[in-house]
Amino acid sequence: MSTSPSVLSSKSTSPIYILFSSPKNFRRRVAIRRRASIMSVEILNGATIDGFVEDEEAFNSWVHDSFAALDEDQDGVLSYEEMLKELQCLRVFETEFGIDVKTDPDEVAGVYCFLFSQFDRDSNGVLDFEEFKTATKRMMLAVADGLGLLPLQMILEEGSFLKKAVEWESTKLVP
Ligand SMILES: [Ca+2]
Ligand SMILES: [Ca+2]
Repeated sequence: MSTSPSVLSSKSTSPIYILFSSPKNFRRRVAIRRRASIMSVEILNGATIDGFVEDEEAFNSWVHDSFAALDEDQDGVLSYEEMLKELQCLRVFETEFGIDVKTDPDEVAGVYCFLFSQFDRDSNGVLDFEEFKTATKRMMLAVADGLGLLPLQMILEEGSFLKKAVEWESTKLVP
């Protein structure tokens, strides 16, 4: 196998890695994210995500759309406030079906701040497209790493990156 799960392993203390290091938790998070939106059940594994990330054209176009959707004031960069919604969607601290673990709001805010500062590589307080793309790629590869090669059945949200990865793969399977 020539997969490269070591992309993040040298930085296994990174909170981004911890966020996604457990496939079980990740499944749960995907399932509860934005409960009102359209869900579907799909089968995927880490290779699906790796493949999508490595397909530059498909991946870039998807990241571009995500960036544009988050950039509410359309100034070409993502502020902490704009990015916060996306970070909150990760539901770092949430447990089963909205029953929250008891967390200190300051602690939660601190983690979001820390994540944002990790993404903001030049520390200018906003994320430009390249910073956002790098962060997204890192997160996706961490998810792929967590999933491994065993196919898993997952409930996916329409428009989520995992759903996108599955759609991408299905276009590749058509002769
Ligand atoms: Ca903006
Ligand atoms: Ca920046």
